[in-house]
Amino acid sequence: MADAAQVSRRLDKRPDMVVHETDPYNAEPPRGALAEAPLTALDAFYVRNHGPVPEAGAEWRVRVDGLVERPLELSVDELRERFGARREIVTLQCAGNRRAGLQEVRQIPGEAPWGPGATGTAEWTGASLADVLAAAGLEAEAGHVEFVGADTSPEADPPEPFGASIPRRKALFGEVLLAWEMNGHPLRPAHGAPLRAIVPGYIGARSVKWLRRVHARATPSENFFQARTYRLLPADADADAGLRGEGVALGAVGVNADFLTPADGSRVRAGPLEVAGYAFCGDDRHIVRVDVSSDGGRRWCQARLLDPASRWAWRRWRARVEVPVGEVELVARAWDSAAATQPDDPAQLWNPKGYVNNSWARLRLTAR
Ligand SMILES: Nc1nc2c(c(=O)[nH]1)N[C@H]1C(S)=C(S)[C@@H](COP(=O)(O)O)O[C@H]1N2
Ligand SMILES: [Mo]
Repeated sequence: MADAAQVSRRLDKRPDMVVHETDPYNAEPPRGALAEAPLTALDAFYVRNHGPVPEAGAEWRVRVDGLVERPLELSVDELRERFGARREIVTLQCAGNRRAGLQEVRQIPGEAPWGPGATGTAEWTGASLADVLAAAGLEAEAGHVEFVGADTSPEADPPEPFGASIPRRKALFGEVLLAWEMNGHPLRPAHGAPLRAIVPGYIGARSVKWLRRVHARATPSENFFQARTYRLLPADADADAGLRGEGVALGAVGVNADFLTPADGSRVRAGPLEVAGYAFCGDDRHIVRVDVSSDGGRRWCQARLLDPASRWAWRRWRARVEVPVGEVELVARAWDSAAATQPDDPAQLWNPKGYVNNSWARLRLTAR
């Protein structure tokens, strides 16, 4: 395996990225890096690739077709000229974020042990998908909008470009973008240059990178990554048996949270300790509270929520807790606006692909 730090540097990422795979590159920042600012620095933003990064030449076009009255074919310049630039601050979160906690319950072969860093927040600039679909004349029978990328993943069986779909009502929601900029810079190759979808509030897998096709259809995408994976399977299902349409296609992100500082396993001074983290949930819900406990959840204290950068952004939080001398485990849980909270035990959530671990955040410390 190529030297992980070198590969990270070559891709303009911090040399201390936690690299799960170099080829294709899959990496998350050390958790403390996410605590630094409301927007995640480009060199710290996680990368989740299912195949090699495709070449993006000057002749790049995105096709809008399927159940539309006027199919379109547009370059990024044409998108900008016709539809203008809209900016949205959006948190992306991979469905595999925090999988490592599920892998402590039972192994999940072939899937990377993502920590809490498979998430990040950026300001994305692009055309509103709703405007593009209006120009194309979305037909009434179009129940779903499929995105297809240019990267062919060897994971797909048979191999096919990465794709996903979202329901019509989500697609017509103005905040879904066809984006060409991230934090004011042209998209970098690893993040989908020259064009990607950004679907606020949905799992990262629906924000298709290297976007080549926007396809209006009657039914959800048959793409491997919509019909076979990124589905929540029952615990006793056989992930490799490969039944199309089994389980639940993941969409909106459920309530989740984790600690960012101090680092897991730190030695700290006993007494009052400042801890920080993030909380996030998707779609029409928002985070209303985060609780922290230093006695395994018998007593909780409320964290301070920092102002959100947008309605689609994570909620960062801080809490001051009393840490007794010895080995201590802090736990945290977030609540959303539907009064849903996180389950305590990852064993309740274990599933064959290791998605959506939203069990309590846990931080182990040694205090003296
Ligand atoms: N074309 C394409 N789009 C893709 C992927 C991919 O492998 N290929 N990975 C998806 C997944 S699973 C996630 S979580 C996000 C990650 O976006 P990022 O790498 O910019 O952080 O991109 C999504 N879009
Ligand atoms: Mo993902």
